[in-house]
Amino acid sequence: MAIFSREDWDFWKENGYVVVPNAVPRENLDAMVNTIWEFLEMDPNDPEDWYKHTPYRGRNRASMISASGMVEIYQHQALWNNRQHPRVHQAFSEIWETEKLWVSLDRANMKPPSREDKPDWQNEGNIHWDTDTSVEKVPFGVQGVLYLTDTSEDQGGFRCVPGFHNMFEDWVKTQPEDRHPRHPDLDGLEVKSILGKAGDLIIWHRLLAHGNGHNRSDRPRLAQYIRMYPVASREKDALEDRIAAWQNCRPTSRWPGDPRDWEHKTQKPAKLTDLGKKLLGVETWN
Ligand SMILES: O=C(O)CCC(=O)C(=O)O
Repeated sequence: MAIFSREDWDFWKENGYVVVPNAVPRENLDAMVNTIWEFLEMDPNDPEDWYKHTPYRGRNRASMISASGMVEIYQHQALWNNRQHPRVHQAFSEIWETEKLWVSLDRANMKPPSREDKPDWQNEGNIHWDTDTSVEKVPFGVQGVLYLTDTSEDQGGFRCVPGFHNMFEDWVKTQPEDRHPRHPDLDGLEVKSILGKAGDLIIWHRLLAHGNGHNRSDRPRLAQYIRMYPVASREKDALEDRIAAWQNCRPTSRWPGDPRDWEHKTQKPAKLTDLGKKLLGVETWN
């Protein structure tokens, strides 16, 4: 049975994002949440503990977590169990109209509530694109985030400018020549915070300006990034890097990584299902 209904497609076309509810089972969510806390060496029940690490910013990559809550974990079994869950693959397959996809080897997010007395942790989020929008025609692509816990609008979750993919071309004509190709001037644009339930997978069109928000709640925001894309649209030489990353329990080369090398030191390569092997690229789609 198809995941997306006619209403979902209409919503997707109009807004540029769509929500897949219950994308993975509850035990996968719990395992991923526990893994994040273990990785961060934090007690989930002690809010004071959530701020114990100094986050990295920009090029200073001396921490396992960034100021916007990016958690430098990439290959743990709990991450892979979500990547290789069939419903997640099916959702991306319906969008791409092919099942022959690779999965991104992306990380997780833990954004603690913003606190006056914790200046390192007052991140308000930023709205950006992960692609250079100054090129003639930005190729179609999607990104995704899996909500690991129920997330309210003020909890620092996903935000975007809904429908921006439809107005991008006209909007660009109103912008100065030297506009930033990755950070839009938000004047006149409406940014919306997307609340979600645990297990919601939000998939968005890469032309939507997006980011995560300011966590003004009293609960941490927890999420995992998952994106899929057709194999043919990628360089094949990325494959070696992907397989080595999986085998060594490390990030692929473009990511910051964890200065402790915790995954490499404590984990074994994740067990992959037949689907997982194809999504990694260690087995080919026929
Ligand atoms: O944390 C989020 O929901 C958004 C993440 C983001 O901005 C990105 O993946 O580029």
